[in-house]
Amino acid sequence: MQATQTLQAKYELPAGDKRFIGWHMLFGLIALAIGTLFGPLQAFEHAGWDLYPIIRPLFRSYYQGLTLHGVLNALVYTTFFITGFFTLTMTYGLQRRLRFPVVNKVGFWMMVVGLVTAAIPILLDEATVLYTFYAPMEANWAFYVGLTLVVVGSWIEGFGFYFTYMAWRKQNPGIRTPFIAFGSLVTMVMWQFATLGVAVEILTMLLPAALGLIPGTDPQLARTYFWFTGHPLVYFWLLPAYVSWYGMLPKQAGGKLFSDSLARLAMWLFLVLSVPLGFHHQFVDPGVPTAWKYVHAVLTYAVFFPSMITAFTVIASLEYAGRQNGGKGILGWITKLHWSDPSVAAQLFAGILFLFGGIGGITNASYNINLVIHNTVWVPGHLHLTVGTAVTLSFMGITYWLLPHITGRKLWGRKVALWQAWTWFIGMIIFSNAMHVLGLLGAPRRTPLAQAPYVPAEWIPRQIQTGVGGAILLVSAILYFVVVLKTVLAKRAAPADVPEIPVAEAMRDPQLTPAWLDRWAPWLVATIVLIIIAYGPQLIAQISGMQLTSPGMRVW
Ligand code: HEM
Ligand SMILES: [Cu+2]
Repeated sequence: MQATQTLQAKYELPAGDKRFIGWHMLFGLIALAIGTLFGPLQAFEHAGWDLYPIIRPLFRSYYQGLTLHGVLNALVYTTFFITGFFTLTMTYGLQRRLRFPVVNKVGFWMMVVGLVTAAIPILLDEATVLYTFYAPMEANWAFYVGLTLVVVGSWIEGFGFYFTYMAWRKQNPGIRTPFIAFGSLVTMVMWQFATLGVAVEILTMLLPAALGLIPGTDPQLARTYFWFTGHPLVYFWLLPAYVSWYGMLPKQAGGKLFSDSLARLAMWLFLVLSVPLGFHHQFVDPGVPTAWKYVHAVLTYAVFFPSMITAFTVIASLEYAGRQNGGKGILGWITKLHWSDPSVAAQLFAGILFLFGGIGGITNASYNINLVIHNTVWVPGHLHLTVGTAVTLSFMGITYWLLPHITGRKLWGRKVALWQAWTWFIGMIIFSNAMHVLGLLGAPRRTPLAQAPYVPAEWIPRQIQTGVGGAILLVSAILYFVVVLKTVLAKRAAPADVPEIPVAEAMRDPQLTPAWLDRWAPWLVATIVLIIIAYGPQLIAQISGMQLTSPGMRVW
């Protein structure tokens, strides 16, 4: 193992691979820049500072903006960033080039074509169906074709990773898969199972209906297909952040990965448990029997287990780092975690807010309490702690070493980047707290609240608070893009100023990790069996009772 680790330090990503990763980042960050712009607009609207009339010539409605916000941030930015980041973690983790770079290139450019194909109808206000595109709302067919191409493109990039892994495995029998590559592979496999839901939904219902080939859709079945994908989607966003928290952040903070075995076990459990939970998004759907909602609620609690493993292992790794840096006492190590490194600070803040996101998640998953917060602004309050912070702020932190590394630059404005992390953290606390409370007071989500005639006085201070949080987040987003642009547009730096790729060593030689934690078959079988048990009976029942009778609607 010592040998692999020294090798790891020597492997240099070839220039072509750096450029390929850079293309992913370019598209991902453009999506984030445009998508995030609407977040503050929505927050301001909630506060009564309505700026939509000003942008009306370009964007027709609050809902067109909200569609762009959800699709570009949650679907496009994440998918491009993740496939790009994994190109790095796969090749650098395995210390070799992609086995068939052309496969990954085909996948990537298919995603780009898909993005453009879906973006055109959204920008023309022909696909204002939000990022969940619930039937019987009907978008222009190009929207569905575009989304399909993005998903299939990401699958092809996944196949490229599998070929790369198989080639590595042949040359390295018996060696534990290096963790950052391992975590990336598990994530892609999970994603391929998960996206079968939307693939079937689009290809058998939404697209044929949009093309006029079938008279209508079955909204209940469509929702079931959607949430088959929609829940594990959140793990597709989160697991890459976990790859960094487990496998990279400890190194940046000055320590080691506390337990390679626990890290792998958590990843496997996420693979097995991510998909069969979707009905927890459908607690109020009349077409799903209560017993199945209950089964999915219980399985959702099971995910709490790998989440706790993650919290324990990541915190233990960080504690070790803090003590290595001279931290003393029960909590003294926390102050020694390289908080002045913006990449570290961003990821630590992301992790801290994720603790609250996790607690809120348990609330959402609890059948009866869910009825209180369902479809209220509590839900976006929650998801900005998870995808909006745990994921996005971690990815921002990652770009603070990744972009300099692949472009051969020095990070521009460390202080500014540090301010960016702090302002996201503070802005998000203010924003998300307001949204959670407003939700408990009954304010609906996906509603331009300033125009609602029913707003009671008790909502108003929280609506203002939402706007204040949104303003701080806007400042943070601007700081982020200034740092990114100034960094990538700067002159090439001396090699010593260009950050290395941080890979955390495990405290114990990974060769001592039990072999069953590096073997695919049992986990793949468990995943498939659990999906069949949790979804099989309901899919059979709903498909055999399917009625394609709801005509497509344009509600905008
Ligand atoms: C500047 C920071 C941001 C602000 C101020 C913000 C604000 C908001 C607000 C107020 C809503 C609720 C709209 C409504 O229910 O009517 C919302 C929804 C949403 N946001 Fe953000 N957001 C920000 C960044 C992000 C980021 C970075 C992501 C993900 C990467 C994200 C993902 C979402 C999603 C998925 C929704 C739900 C959309 C829907 O209901 O269809 N947001 N955002
Ligand atoms: Cu869920």
